[in-house]
Amino acid sequence: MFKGAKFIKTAVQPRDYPTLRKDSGDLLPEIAVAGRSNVGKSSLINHLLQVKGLAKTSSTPGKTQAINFFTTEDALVIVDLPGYGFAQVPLEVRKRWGPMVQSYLENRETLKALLLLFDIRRLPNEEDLKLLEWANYNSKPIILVLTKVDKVKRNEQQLQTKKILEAFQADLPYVHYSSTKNIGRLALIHKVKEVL
Ligand SMILES: Nc1nc2c(ncn2[C@@H]2O[C@H](COP(=O)(O)OP(=O)(O)OP(=O)(O)O)[C@@H](O)[C@H]2O)c(=O)[nH]1
Ligand SMILES: [Mg+2]
Repeated sequence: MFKGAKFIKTAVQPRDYPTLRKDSGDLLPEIAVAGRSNVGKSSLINHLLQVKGLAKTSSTPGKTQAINFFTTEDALVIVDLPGYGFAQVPLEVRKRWGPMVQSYLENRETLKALLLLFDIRRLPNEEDLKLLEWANYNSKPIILVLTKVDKVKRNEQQLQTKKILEAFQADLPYVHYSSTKNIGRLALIHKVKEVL
């Protein structure tokens, strides 16, 4: 799954979103990657799709500032959403994020599931909870992807996972992921297949 990925386009508003179809004419199902800035969204896309540099990554938060669409050979659309919540990102950019992601979730009927990326070392804040709320409101299934698990010891992973799930107050399906240490790719593919 996820082979032969290529970049399609960058968009800000719904009218600029690409309309992508199978040969049969059916619209392609879409999976979007959302979460706080710097959580590892673009890195995960590159790792999942196995193409280095496909989605632009950076150690400075706020690299992805619009909605990027990618397709794969197996007729799936993958979307890299801009991240939220970093003080270092200019206010003008941060103010655009909410409406951009909210209208994406409201308007994108082909969106089948949202990968909510969350740094395993943190605890959810108001913005994280708001994202979950928007997804629920628009009836979009969520897969929680706990990122950067290479940064914590195994026992701490379990402890943090429990705390994070409690804080989200939702029984979300989740996977542990590390793009740098190659952890979680197959588990995530399995979960994505389940929702599709
Ligand atoms: N240790 C570790 N670092 C990671 C991992 N994934 C990403 N990073 C690092 O985290 C930083 C941010 O990664 P990005 O993929 O650009 O994050 P993003 O969520 O796309 O960020 P924005 O585009 O700003 O929203 C980079 O320095 C990555 O190298 C991981 O699994 N483990
Ligand atoms: Mg990014």
